[in-house]
Amino acid sequence: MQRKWMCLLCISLVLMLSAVVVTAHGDLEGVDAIFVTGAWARPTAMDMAGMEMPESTPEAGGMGGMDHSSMGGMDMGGVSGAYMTIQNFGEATIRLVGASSPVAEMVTIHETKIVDNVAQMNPVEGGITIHHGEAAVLQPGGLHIMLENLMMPLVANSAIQMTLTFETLGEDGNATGEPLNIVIGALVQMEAPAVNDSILVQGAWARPTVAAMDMGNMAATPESGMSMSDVSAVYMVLRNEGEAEDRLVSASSPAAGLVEIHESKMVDNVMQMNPVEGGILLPVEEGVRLQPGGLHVMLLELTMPLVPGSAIPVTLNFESGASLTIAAPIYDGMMAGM
Ligand SMILES: [Cu+2]
Repeated sequence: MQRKWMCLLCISLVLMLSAVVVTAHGDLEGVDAIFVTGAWARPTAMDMAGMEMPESTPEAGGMGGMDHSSMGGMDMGGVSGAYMTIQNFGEATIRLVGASSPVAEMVTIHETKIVDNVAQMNPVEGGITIHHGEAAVLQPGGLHIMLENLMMPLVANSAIQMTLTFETLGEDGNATGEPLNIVIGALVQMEAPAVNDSILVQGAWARPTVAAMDMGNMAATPESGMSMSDVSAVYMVLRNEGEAEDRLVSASSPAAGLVEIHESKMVDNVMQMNPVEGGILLPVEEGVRLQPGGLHVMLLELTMPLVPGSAIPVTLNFESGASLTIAAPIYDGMMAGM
């Protein structure tokens, strides 16, 4: 195994290198202040192994993207619910006012309530308000995001991408400024992911390896050897809310044959990336930012093209023995001002 890689992904981003440790909670603003954790959605189809996967139809894998034209008018119909915890670490009150997803034509914020011993679902008027320091818990039987008119089956043990739209509220309770859009991934599984109290993961994203236009070619085998198309990287902010320091020591993903913890550095004017010896230190109550040109989770030997609009599960393993599976949405996170 070659241990040194030219960081082809990052060369153009040298200037974006910045301090590894980001701010404490109190200074967070905008999208940085909103933590969405434990997002998941109910499957509408069994595991990949039990699925028919015709070569030409990306939707069969549940990992497909958003190009309607390639769906050939296929309408899976179907309904699912998405659940998550949204924490507001900012100073201002925020309000979840909408959501969208490439997998569903209609996405609405719903609440389930028992009325006369019957569970009823209704849209939540005005969205979900979350005050400074508080959290909204979306869970079965309560608040949830309803995915309707599904355009592809939601396959167990895969992941989907969603965009959440928030308003920031002023003192008078009215929305101020532009709405904030946050792209998230949700694990597709039968029940809520295990909760990890000590490590929060925010703003995860993985770099696409194909353009959205390339959907029709999804079945193409990635070329062997080093190329733009068979490696990618996952970025995020890791925040250690536990009592003791910890380390991100390894990771895995069904999307990659090999996953390494890397750091990109300039050496003699050339961007190089190397495995991080001993993993990434996570000091107590600090955020550590994995970003292009710096620390990243490297995906090697990709098993599938990473298509914008989709998402992949990524399992993070920590020195403490804890592990955490997140869904990383595939999109260009640099464009989102993260
Ligand atoms: Cu790397």
